[in-house]
Amino acid sequence: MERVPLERKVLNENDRIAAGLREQFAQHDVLCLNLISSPGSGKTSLLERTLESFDRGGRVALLTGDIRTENDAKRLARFGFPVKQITTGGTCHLDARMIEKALADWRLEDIDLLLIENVGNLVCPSSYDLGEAAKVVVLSVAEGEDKPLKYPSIFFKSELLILNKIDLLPYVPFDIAAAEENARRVHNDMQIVRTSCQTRDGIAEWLAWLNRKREGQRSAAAVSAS
Ligand SMILES: Nc1nc2c(ncn2[C@@H]2O[C@H](COP(=O)(O)OP(=O)(O)O)[C@@H](O)[C@H]2O)c(=O)[nH]1
Ligand SMILES: [Mg+2]
Repeated sequence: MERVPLERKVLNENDRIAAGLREQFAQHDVLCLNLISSPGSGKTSLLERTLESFDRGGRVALLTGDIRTENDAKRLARFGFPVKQITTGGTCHLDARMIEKALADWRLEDIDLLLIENVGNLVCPSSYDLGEAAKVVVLSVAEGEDKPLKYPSIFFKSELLILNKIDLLPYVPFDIAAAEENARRVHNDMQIVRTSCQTRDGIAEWLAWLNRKREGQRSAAAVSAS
């Protein structure tokens, strides 16, 4: 009983910081996306496939969260864009204060796209707004088509579902139509892209979604400036 008010206070504080971040992102025309999945679904792989498609001079930056190790930051740094690892030391999600701290010595003027890889977890990250324009949930075909029903919050709050590892479909009993139907039972107009980071199937479709988001953000900024 005693825990409820404290939890509410922490979340309220997070929302306050996230609102400040969202305002800064809007001011500097930064599109910020928050990638969430279970450990191993392919968040870092999707980011690798994404970065390899960008020109080196692209105004892209990345934050990647893990409980321990700098492994993901090292994987992503190979592409030449600014990357920072946030190691939470045990916390199972990123929060807005961690993002604010990680961004303190970066100039938002130099960034158009900020990609955040959250800590691998389908539960806790759904409660923490990071000031992002959208959450993107990644589910791999090795995880079971029932996951949207078991973890509805993150599927409800995410704008896009990436169904990854479709190259494994011949080898795993995964009903992809049922997975998509389950996601849409939780989130009626969920957008869904099927990908393989191994064969690169569907990556162009993900990049097209990303570009539409960037265009959408630019037009919204132009309207509010006029
Ligand atoms: N077969 C296959 N393996 C993948 C795919 N995407 C990622 N993987 C593998 O899955 C493992 C976990 O991927 P990673 O990107 O580290 O997942 P993360 O923990 O969500 O960041 C790695 O061994 C990847 O090579 C995919 O589309 N197909
Ligand atoms: Mg990762």
